[in-house]
Amino acid sequence: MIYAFDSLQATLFLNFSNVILALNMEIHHSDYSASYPKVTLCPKDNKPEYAFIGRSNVGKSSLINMLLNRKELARVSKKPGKTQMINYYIVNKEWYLVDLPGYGYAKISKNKRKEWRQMIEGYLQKRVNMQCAFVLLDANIAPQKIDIEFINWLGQARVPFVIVYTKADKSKPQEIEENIEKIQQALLEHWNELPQQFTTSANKGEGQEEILQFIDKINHQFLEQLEMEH
Ligand SMILES: Nc1nc2c(ncn2[C@@H]2O[C@H](COP(=O)(O)OP(=O)(O)OP(=O)(O)O)[C@@H](O)[C@H]2O)c(=O)[nH]1
Ligand SMILES: [Mg+2]
Repeated sequence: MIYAFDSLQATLFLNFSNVILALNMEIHHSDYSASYPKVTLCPKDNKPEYAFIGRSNVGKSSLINMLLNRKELARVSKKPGKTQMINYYIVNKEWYLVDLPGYGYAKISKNKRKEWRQMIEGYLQKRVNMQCAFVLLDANIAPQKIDIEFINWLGQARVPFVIVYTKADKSKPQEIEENIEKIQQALLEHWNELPQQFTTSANKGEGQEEILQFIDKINHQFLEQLEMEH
């Protein structure tokens, strides 16, 4: 299926490196908040939140730990399918990181998979406070159909998102670069332009500063909007 999005139709976060803030966001507090089985039960307090989504085992929980300078806040597992609920982490008592279950995990029943899909899609479509979904793609592997389909669904559902390439430490820099180009080409078969992208390694801390700056900027916009409404 071909999706002919143009830049106006889709809510992409395009690169705005020219307006990146000079200061880094400092993480002075982070904690596990709670887990919810569906979007209607998610926190009612009005805080900006950022969702981390991607194939099972792509490195969502590891990336969250890396961003927050924590070793084991989000549960990391060699076995895929560890994260099964909508998991909230509160940061600096001001905003949330949300760890979502991975899609494409083969070893579960059809019913369970449907349940997960409804949970993820319900969350992404209905959660007003969700500012941006971070879609994680493994920087070491060729473009995957399931990822492209998921990204196309985000476009159709008008969910704002950016792309994060993970595990950049696992191959040589040139191989990573070439593979990312392949992924971009695959996406450009469906999209006229690409959203903002981050290359990361949870092991090496790569990409931490860039992602936190991005979040910080949106947090400021969220607060400004809130002030204007009151
Ligand atoms: N080399 C390397 N390995 C990583 C990196 N990030 C994650 N991993 C490994 O990849 C595996 C999966 O990591 P998780 O963070 O649990 O992945 P997840 O996407 O949260 O997985 P689910 O919750 O099961 O969907 C673990 O063995 C991690 O140690 C990275 O940046 N570099
Ligand atoms: Mg996880």
